Amino acid sequence: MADYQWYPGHMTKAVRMMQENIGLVDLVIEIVDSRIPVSSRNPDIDRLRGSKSGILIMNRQDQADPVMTDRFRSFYENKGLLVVSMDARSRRSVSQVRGVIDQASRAKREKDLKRGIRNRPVRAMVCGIPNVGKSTFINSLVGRASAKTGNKPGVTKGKQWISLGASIQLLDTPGILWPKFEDRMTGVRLALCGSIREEILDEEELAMELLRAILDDYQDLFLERYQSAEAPFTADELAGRDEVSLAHLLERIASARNFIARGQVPDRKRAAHMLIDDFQSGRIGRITLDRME
Ligand SMILES: Nc1nc2c(ncn2[C@@H]2O[C@H](COP(=O)(O)OP(=O)(O)O)[C@@H](O)[C@H]2O)c(=O)[nH]1
Ligand SMILES: [Mg+2]
Repeated sequence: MADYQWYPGHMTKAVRMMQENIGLVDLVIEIVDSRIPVSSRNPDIDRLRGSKSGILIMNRQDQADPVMTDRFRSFYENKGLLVVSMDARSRRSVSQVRGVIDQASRAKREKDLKRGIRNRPVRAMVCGIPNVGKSTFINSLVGRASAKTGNKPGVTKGKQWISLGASIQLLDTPGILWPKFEDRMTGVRLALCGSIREEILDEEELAMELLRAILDDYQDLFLERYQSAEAPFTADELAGRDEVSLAHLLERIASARNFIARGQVPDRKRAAHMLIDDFQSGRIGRITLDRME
């Protein structure tokens, strides 16, 4: 993998931001990308969250394989998280979250009551790595009825809170977390889902990894989109997972689309770009890259 020099500085700032804000909230809402529910989780979030309640939003549900989404949901529920899978662009889907926030804050409300405190709003912070849908989520959740409230007593100056009715307050800027770089494949998946810059790997290399995953687990979707009637792929062409076979497949896709590069050769780069773009915009179908057997 190419260098990721940007990473340490970015991380330090993010850690500071999270640590500064975590003390202000009762509840942490972490958003992940359902296409990569493991790779898009921040490695340190559970530690930062401490004993506070956690809600895990599996966003981009509309783009992910529903079977995998269910498996990952159970997996995280068994770890004690409240899990909601959703499409943050849909208001209806977002309204579900309010109920879950209520559920997550029950313990806190009971504790307040014992101390004679009534109706203190629950404060929540939304966080997640880039491009998982944090801003979309906040916008949908807050909707038009939102009101920015000023600094409340006891709250660090300069923090803006958004009231969701009388009982919930959201920190108005999402916490941007750092992704984990456990291994090369985590980086590949993060790049494919747009959470880290693609330049971290060459686009053709990324496309070949995407092809590997799709050929293994979603071959029907692949054929439906890229098989041409005039020159169908052979069983051999679909079987290879080595670089030469995958490069050849990219060329076949390029030829079928008339992507021709200088020298009258199939334009592999353009096919790679298209493949990644098709994946990111959901045109190939519902695909989950992280696996859970
Ligand atoms: N298909 C789909 N797109 C989404 C979803 N949530 C967000 N998006 C889109 O993903 C892009 C990035 O979302 P954004 O909220 O800016 O992500 P952030 O970087 O985490 O704040 C935007 O174009 C959103 O419209 C979702 O659940 N499904
Ligand atoms: Mg954002």
